[in-house]
Amino acid sequence: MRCALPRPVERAPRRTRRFSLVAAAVAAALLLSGCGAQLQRGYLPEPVTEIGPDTIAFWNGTWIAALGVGVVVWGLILWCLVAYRRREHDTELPTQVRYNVPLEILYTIVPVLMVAVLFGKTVELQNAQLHHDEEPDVIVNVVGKKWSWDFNYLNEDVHVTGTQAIDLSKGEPGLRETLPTMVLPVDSRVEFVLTARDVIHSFFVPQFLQKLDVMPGRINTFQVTTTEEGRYTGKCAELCGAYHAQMLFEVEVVSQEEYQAFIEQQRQSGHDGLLGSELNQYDYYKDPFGDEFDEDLNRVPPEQRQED
Ligand SMILES: [Cu+2]
Repeated sequence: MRCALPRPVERAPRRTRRFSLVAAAVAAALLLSGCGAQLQRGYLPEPVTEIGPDTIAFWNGTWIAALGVGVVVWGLILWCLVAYRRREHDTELPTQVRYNVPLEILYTIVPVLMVAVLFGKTVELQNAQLHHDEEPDVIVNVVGKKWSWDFNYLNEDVHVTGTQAIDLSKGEPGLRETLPTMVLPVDSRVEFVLTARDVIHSFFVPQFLQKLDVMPGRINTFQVTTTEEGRYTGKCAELCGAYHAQMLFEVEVVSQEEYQAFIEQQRQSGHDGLLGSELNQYDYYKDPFGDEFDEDLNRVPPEQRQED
């Protein structure tokens, strides 16, 4: 009985210690898994398109390669500093070496190979990002204008028109709902046909991990496949004038049924038809340097130009 007593007394703190160790491990795991997801995607926004994970893999791969090079270079620098430092009894300069051919060949060839691989991978990803399916499910003509957006749904023949987001910077609740919203169906191939009414803008939905310039007199396109339902923010990513910062929009990815309901609602609320180029704020066929273009954007020779 004598020795039976001290045991539980000893066991209790051990158990407590074990418990606190387990608790600390669980807390650390939770903490790490919390930033783990962010770290895994290289602190990029969460992807919501089919190509998104490929973009993240490329981004992370590039960083890992750069870090690998960094570790080798820093390591060599530190090693040199230590191994070839001036010793206490050194009185003369060390042997002076002018060049080392194998070393120079190595540090020429290795970076060239690395740049070649990076270039190849970049082209590969870019081609995948700009791949066009012949028949996308939805085609939206995204029109940039100072300082908002119009969305023409080309197949459904309806449109959404936006006005500049005023006072949004003051953070008033409810203002977000006034932004033009592009509704898209989930699990669908969507083509964006980008045009501008005035100056150069850029169509950017951060969670698409992709953006493209919106230019007057030029049509840029890209496609994405939506994979996640949700509401995402979009913005102009090209400094386009005084209220560029308020050139905001929203993207809402919904189920097929909700998308059809949205299109029907647009039709019924008088947003049928498309907003055409008559709203453009520039002379399409003339550029500021005096050159004139025909409808196929071929330069008109000076002798054939018509004076207005
Ligand atoms: Cu803009």
